[in-house]
Amino acid sequence: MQIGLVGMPNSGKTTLFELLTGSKLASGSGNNGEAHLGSAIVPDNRIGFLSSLYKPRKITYARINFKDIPGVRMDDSKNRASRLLDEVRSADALVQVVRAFNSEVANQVAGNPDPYSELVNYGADLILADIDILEKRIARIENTKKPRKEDSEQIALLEKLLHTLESEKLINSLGLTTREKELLAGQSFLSEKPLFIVINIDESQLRAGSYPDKKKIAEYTAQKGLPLIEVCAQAEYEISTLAPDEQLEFMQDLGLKESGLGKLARMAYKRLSMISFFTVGDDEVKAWTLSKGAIARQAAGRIHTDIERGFIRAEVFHYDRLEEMGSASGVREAGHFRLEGKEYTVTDGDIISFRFNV
Ligand SMILES: Nc1nc2c(ncn2[C@@H]2O[C@H](COP(=O)(O)OP(=O)(O)O)[C@@H](O)[C@H]2O)c(=O)[nH]1
Ligand SMILES: [Mg+2]
Repeated sequence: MQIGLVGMPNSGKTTLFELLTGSKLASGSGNNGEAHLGSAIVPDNRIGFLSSLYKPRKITYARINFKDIPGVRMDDSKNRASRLLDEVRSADALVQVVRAFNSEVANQVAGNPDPYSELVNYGADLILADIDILEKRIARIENTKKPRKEDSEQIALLEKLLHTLESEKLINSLGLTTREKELLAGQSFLSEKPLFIVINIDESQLRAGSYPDKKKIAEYTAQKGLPLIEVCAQAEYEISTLAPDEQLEFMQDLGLKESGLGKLARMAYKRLSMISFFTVGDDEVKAWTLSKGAIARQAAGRIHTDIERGFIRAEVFHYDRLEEMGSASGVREAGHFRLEGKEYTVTDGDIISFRFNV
């Protein structure tokens, strides 16, 4: 799973990437260079409680992978533009970063912030790129010398997608059936990817609780079903370089209850149907991500293929019961400790230990 940060140059993608991943890219590399990969921890208060209980030697948070993809500029070569588009294509989900903040540098290079247009124009770009691909595919199938049985079903579906795009809707708003997804196997469309919107605001906008076009943006995203959050990337990045106790103070001073990373991770978990399960012990407390609906055998496979192959059973109790009872033995005495088979559907917050043979 890889989430691409996309949007116009100077919207703050690289600043946000640095904030999320805790990395520092060489100055300017963000705009002239290539895409960058990095991963961010998924903030989870439950890890804190588990660690205070088990006092493990190692604490490991779940992680989400991000890719900082530079926006295409007018003066980019065709080659570079198509390389950047391929980076967008290979991401599993997209976060569009939109500039609402004022900064001397950005305003000088890219003009005053115009977040509504920026938001809408990017969506239109995704749509145009998809229309282009769809028209070519339809023409190719129609002109083929070796027609196949499912061609007419294919064309009907591609035309439905085309029609959706022509009425300015993203493919991800359609909710495709399993059969339709099967027919599309291997073909990926940009506007089919889950898309999240991050409005990058500055400190004075944060304090004022307002930025240009705020209402219009809320209406547009609600109408398109696009999850929306506001982040103050620059200020949060600066805060993240301070000592931990100072960080809290500055966050409170800005009136920030949750970090940008926390908001983004929660939004991604919800929209991409992800859950976390835990493994615990005095050597390590660790959170693992899974897709919602995954079964115990798949959870075992996240840890090691040997555990998946030699799976005997899963010993499971839920984090909430542990917090309630205060200890694993308490959970056991209260009868909340369960033995589950490989088909068991894992739920968010399960604490699992696997029995297996090798
Ligand atoms: N005031 C302010 N400036 C920002 C913010 N985010 C980015 N910037 C500045 O805007 C410029 C472009 O940011 P950058 O992250 O390189 O944008 P990118 O082109 O989308 O990667 C830089 O000068 C940043 O310091 C923000 O949240 N607030
Ligand atoms: Mg950049």
